[in-house]
Amino acid sequence: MEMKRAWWKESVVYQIYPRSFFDGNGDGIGDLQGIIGKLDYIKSLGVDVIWICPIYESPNDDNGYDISDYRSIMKEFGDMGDFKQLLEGIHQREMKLVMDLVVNHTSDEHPWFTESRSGIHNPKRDYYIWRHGENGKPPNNWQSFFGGDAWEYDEDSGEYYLHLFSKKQPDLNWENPDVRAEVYDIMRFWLEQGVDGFRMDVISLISKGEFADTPYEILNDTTQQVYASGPRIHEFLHEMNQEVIRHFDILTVGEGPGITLAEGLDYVKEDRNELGMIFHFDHMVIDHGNGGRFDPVLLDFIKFKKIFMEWDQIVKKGGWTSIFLGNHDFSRIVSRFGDDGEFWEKSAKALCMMLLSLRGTTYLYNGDEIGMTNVAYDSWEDYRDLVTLHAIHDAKNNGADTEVLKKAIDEQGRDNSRTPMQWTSGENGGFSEVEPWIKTNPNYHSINIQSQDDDPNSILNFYREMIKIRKTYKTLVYGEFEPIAIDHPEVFAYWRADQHDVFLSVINFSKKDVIFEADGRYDLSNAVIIMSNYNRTVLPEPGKFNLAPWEAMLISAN
Ligand code: TEU
Ligand code: CA
Repeated sequence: MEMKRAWWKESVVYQIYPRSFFDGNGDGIGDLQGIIGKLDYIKSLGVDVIWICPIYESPNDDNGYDISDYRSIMKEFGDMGDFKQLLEGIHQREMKLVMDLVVNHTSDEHPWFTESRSGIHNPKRDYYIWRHGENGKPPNNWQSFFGGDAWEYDEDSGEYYLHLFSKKQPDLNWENPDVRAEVYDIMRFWLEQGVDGFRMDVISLISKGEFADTPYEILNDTTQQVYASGPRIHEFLHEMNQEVIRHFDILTVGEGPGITLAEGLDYVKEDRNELGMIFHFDHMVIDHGNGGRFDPVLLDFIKFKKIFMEWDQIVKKGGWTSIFLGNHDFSRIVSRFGDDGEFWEKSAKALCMMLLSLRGTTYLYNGDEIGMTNVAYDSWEDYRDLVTLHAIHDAKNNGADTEVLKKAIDEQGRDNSRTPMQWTSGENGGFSEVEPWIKTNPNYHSINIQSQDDDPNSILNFYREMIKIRKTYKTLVYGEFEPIAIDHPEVFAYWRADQHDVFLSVINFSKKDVIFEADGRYDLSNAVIIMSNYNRTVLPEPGKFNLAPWEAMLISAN
């Protein structure tokens, strides 16, 4: 079946965490002028789309995911003039801009919430979710993603409001049509400015079901079974599509914690007119234990591969998918899925090959293109993320072992991916002239853009080359994804094929030498290696591979 083509399916998206990207005015905080100054660098990667995490006015309890004004720019980042200049600079370079749309919740400092909280008869009361408690306890046993009860008591009215994230992020009441109309207005406002799409924060959570107790002990189960994909989710998304999305040619990607494989297609099936694609989290929570991200378990590599295989099925059934390994909520991909020690460079390139040779729209997170790694700070004082700070606070209060916790935080904490971009080997990694809001990873002396830019063998240039290849061969975008030996314990290998071309991707996910044999599905007698992280150019024996540690090759069969 010929797949429906679209620019956003063929795009490579580059995600920017604005606070940590580049400080344009010397206050230690990344900003819009900083991004503007780096647009030529971004263009040099070959990416098509930039997605910027929230840049709206916010008290920054959760770094911009708590919005107090949807129509203005956070003062630390600049103003509307800077925004216009940024958008123009992006469009001039023939790239597109995707904004983060955070509408499951607002900041508690948003005027809607100030009004809503001011009294039970206020017209905005019903913009949020207020309930009576029972016997001095919250309305139900729901827990917040960031720890503790998902309900906050309001002394004045004697009611509780729901917050699935921090208590400074009250959930909006999507049952109220006025709330939905406000959201669509906000979307139109930014589309009229000329933005090219939205990444929709936790959009899977907007429709709340019955407020009954969750029977599940584990938050991940509650997310899937209780919080996500509520009764009216598809009605709301379809309405949003009819009201706004379909009137513009835009990229839409819904962040979907808790969306299961069974429900995935409903969000993205083209004839349902909801979203273009979603981010599911099956592979991102794969090493989270029952206690969540700070209770890590060993990554099951075969399961990891199967997740990509299973989610590819929704593409076949008339939808589309996204491919990503990291973002601002998870640790660095080379530290987590690769090897940030001996095989740092090889494994970073291997992950790059995987990201750019799977079917789906590729999302790259800033810094991964130079192999930025996790950080482990010496002092508790240096951590910034509220999730981490809550965990530290709780552990200290409960007398838990903070050494064990520190190890988990250094493996899985969100600060890992939020350290300043490493531009040069100069002070603060060239991010800022002054002490940054979050400490740089001291390895900026060796890992930085400046040193990789002109080095033909660098991770950075491997990314540039892989992006170029993906843009050249549409087969890598749309072609069938046919995994080989999915139960192999070390190798991820797959064909990508259509009537034009056949490619074979072979990636050794281990530090061992591994022998691997491809199935004979396609003829490899004239095959050539088009990309190799060991600079290999000749295939020794068609279909049979002696792979070195973290070796990755992309082979063209015709
Ligand atoms: O993240 C939602 C979120 O917490 C989940 O994606 C979570 O990471 C996953 O279920 C694994 O546990 C979004 C934003 O990306 C994040 O930065 C915000 O803090 C959060 O929403 C609240 O807006
Ligand atoms: Ca700044």
